[in-house]
Amino acid sequence: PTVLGIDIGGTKTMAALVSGGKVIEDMIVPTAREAGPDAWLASLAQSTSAWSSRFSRIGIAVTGLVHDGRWSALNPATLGIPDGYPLVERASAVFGKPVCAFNDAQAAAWGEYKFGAGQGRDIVFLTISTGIGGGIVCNGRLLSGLAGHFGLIRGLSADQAPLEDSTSGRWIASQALKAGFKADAADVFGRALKGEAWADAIVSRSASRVATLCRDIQMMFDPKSIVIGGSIGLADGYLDRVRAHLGEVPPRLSSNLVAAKLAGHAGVIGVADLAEWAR
Ligand code: ADP
Ligand code: BMX
Repeated sequence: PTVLGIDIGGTKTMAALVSGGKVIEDMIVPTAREAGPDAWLASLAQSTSAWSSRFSRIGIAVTGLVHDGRWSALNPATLGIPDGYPLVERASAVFGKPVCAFNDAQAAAWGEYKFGAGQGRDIVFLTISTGIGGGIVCNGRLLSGLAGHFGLIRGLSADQAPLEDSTSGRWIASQALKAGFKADAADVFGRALKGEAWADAIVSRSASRVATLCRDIQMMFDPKSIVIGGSIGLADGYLDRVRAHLGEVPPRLSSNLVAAKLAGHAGVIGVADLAEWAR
C-alpha cells in the first residue's frame, strides 16, 4: 500500500508518496517558521490534494518530541511549536485519514535501518541539519521518546549549552554573522569550498564536535555503524572532515561512519513504513 510520508524540519518540509520503501513522488517547501502547525497542516493538505486518492494512511515525522500523538519543541530555537500540540488529532481531521506521528530523526533512523545504509544491522542515525537530531535502532528495535536526542545533550561545551547550539546549521549561520557575513549554512559551505578561511574554520569546528559526539555514541551503544544525514551531514566534504577529526581515536574505539543512503528521503521513507505497521 502507498502511504503519504511527511517530514517537517526546522528549515524545510517534504511530502512524498511512498510504497515499499521507495519514493514515488515528492515535493519540498520551506517550513514557514512563524506560521505555526495549524497553517503547516492546512497548506500540506492543500498541496498534496491531487494525490489524495492514491494513499490511505499518513505518517508524519517532525522535529521535536512526539508523545501520545502530541508534539512539543525541546529546543524552540530549532522550531517553535505550541507545547503539547495535538498533532495526530488535528492532522487526522485536516486530511480525513488515519495518521501516526514520530520524531523526524527517529523515523529517519528506521528508514536507514530497514531500507538504507543500515542493511538491517543496529545503527545510530544522526542528522546534522537546522538542529542536530538522532535515532537509535538497538537489537532491531527503534528506541522512542527522548532516546537519540543528541542535539540536546550538554557537557561538550564549557557553558553546558545544548550541543546543537554550537554545532548545527543554525550555529553555522550565527557564526557567519559574527564574522560579518549574512550567510546561511549552505552559503558558508560554498565559501569554505572556495577556500575562504573564515568559512572553513566554522565548518571544521562543527565537524570536530560531531566527531566527539560519534566517539561518545560508540561508547554508549557500540552500533555497527553511525549513519549521517541532514543537508549539512551530507554536504560535500563534511563527512570526510568528521572522519579526519576521528582519526586521532584509537581504532578499537572508532566508529564506522557512513552517509545516509536514502539521503533526504530517509525521514519520509522511515515514517511511511512505521505508519504502515502501526495499524
Ligand atoms: P531540516 O532541518 O528542515 O530537516 P535540512 O536537513 O535541509 O532541513 O537542514 C537545513 C540546514 O542545512 C540549514 O542550515 C541549511 O542552510 C543547510 N543546508 C541546506 N543545503 C545545504 C548544502 N547544500 N550544503 C550545506 N548546508 C546546507
Ligand atoms: C532538535 C529537536 C529534535 C530534532 C532535531 C533535528 C526540537 C524542535 N527539535 O534537536 O527533536 O530531531 O532538532 O531537527 O526540539 P531538524 O529540524 O534539524 O531536522
